[in-house]
Amino acid sequence: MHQTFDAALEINLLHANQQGADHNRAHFDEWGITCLNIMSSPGAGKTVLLERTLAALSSELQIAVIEGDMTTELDADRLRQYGVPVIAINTGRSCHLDSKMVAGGIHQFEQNYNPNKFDLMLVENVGNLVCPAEFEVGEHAKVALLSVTEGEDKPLKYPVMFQAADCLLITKTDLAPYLDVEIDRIAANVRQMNPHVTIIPVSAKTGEGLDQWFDWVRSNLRQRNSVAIATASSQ
Ligand SMILES: Nc1nc2c(ncn2[C@@H]2O[C@H](COP(=O)(O)OP(=O)(O)O)[C@@H](O)[C@H]2O)c(=O)[nH]1
Ligand SMILES: [Mg+2]
Repeated sequence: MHQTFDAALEINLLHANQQGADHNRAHFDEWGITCLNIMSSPGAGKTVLLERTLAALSSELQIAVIEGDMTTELDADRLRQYGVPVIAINTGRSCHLDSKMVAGGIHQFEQNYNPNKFDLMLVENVGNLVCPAEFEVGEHAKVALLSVTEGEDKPLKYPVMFQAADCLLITKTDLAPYLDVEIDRIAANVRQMNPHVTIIPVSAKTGEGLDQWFDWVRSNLRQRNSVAIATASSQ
């Protein structure tokens, strides 16, 4: 009886969250913004990846960031140095962003900037390999990071994140030679959970794989943005 109640509660919670996520996505669609939800365990390299991405793409695309952390604006401050709007959301005791929190971030963004001028919203989720995958925030695609230091078995032990991902970045490949880990085996375990996911091994330190990641981002921009880029580059 108790378990039935918990299950019903969780279904209601996820249903309400999904409605909020659909609402957020409708805003992004109206503005022609592609939203990517960046997720991983703490320390896998999300903020460094965003730093590299802003450095490489912010001259070509108008990018904004929603930065989720339980406490502090440390990551948000790192990203503000790239001259893009960064909306910080502190989740308090919650281990993930939910669609209501992101709606608050979108509201702040809308009040301070003209959203029609933006192409890409990067959401850095709270570091956690479980909950963020279950709570959509209005993204068009999910990007998961798994660093080589976390071990080959994590895709099997935390399947939800890996099943949900549209793109999986195996990060910190520069450290692989120092560990008892094989990148091919990590990739095979990810494929077991999600046969069609795009897998890109990257190192923010050496730059390996970053161009492939930037191309994946470009190819995932929604139609309106792709047209705008094509028009701008032909002028
Ligand atoms: N060697 C190496 N270290 C990295 C790489 N990417 C991130 N790091 C380090 O990993 C730590 C956590 O990175 P951070 O981006 O803050 O992770 P986040 O918690 O997922 O946002 C920092 O000390 C980074 O310098 C990488 O490609 N190679
Ligand atoms: Mg971070």
